Amino acid sequence: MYKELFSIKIRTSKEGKHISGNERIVPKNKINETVFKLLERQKNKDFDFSNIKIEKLKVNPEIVEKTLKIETLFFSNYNEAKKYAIKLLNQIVNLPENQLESIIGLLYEGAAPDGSNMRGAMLVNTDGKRVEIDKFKGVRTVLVDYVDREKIEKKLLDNGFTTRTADALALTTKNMLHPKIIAEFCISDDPDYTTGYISTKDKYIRLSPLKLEGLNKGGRVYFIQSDADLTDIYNFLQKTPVLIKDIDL
Ligand code: PML
Repeated sequence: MYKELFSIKIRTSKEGKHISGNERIVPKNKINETVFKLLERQKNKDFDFSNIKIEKLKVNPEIVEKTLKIETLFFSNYNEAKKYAIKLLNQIVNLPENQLESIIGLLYEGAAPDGSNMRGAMLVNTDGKRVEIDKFKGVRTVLVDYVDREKIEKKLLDNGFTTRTADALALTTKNMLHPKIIAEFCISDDPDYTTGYISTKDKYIRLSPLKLEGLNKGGRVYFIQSDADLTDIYNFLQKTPVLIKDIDL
C-alpha cells in the first residue's frame, strides 16, 4: 500500500531570509498535483527564491493511527497563557518556573545568536541546558505527513481549526513519538498568528493568544530527557518518515 512514496519539500525565501517551508509525503502518481498545490499556497507571498525537492523515501514510514488529542484553551491575554504554559511545563519537565520563563522568553526575542528566529527548534534538556548542535539552524522535524491530507485538513477546517494546525499537529505528533522528547512549546513566527501550543505525550494544547499580535518572532522548544542520545534524536526527527492516519478531536 505504501510502496514508492516520495517526499516533496518546498522552501521559499527573500533576500536569503526564510519565508515558508512545507513538506508532503505522497505516492508517485500524486507528485504533480501536490507540487501544484504547494505552489498555489505560496503564490501570493513576496519571494525571490523557491526550491522544490522531490525524493523517494529510503525506508518505509512508521504508520501512526492518530495524532495527539487536540485541546484549545482561551485566555484574556498572552501573559496569562504564557503563565499557564510555564506551570504546565514545570510539572512535566521539572525545571524551575523562572528558568522555563527565560528559556521560552528567547522565542519572543529571537532565539538565534544574532536575535533572529532560529530555522529549527531549540533543544533543552531536563537539566535546563540548550543542547542543539547549531544555534542558528536548531533541529528541524521533517518527513511527516498525513496518509490523506485533504481529508484531515477538511476535518480540521470544519471544526474551526486552521491549516497551520494541520502542519503543527503532524510535526509535534511525530516529535512526541520519540521516547526522550517529553514536551514542546511553540509560538508562530507569523505576526498575525497568535495561537501557540504546548504538546505533551498525549495532548496538543492550543493556547490562544500565546503572543502579542504583530510580533514577528517565534519558534519551538523541544524538551528532552538529559540522558537522551542526541544523534538518535536528530536521526529520528530528520530521517524517520512518519505517516498519520487520523486526528484525535
Ligand atoms: C494551532 O493553531 O493549532 C497552532 C499552530 C501553531 C503554528 C506554528 C507555526 O506557524 O508554525
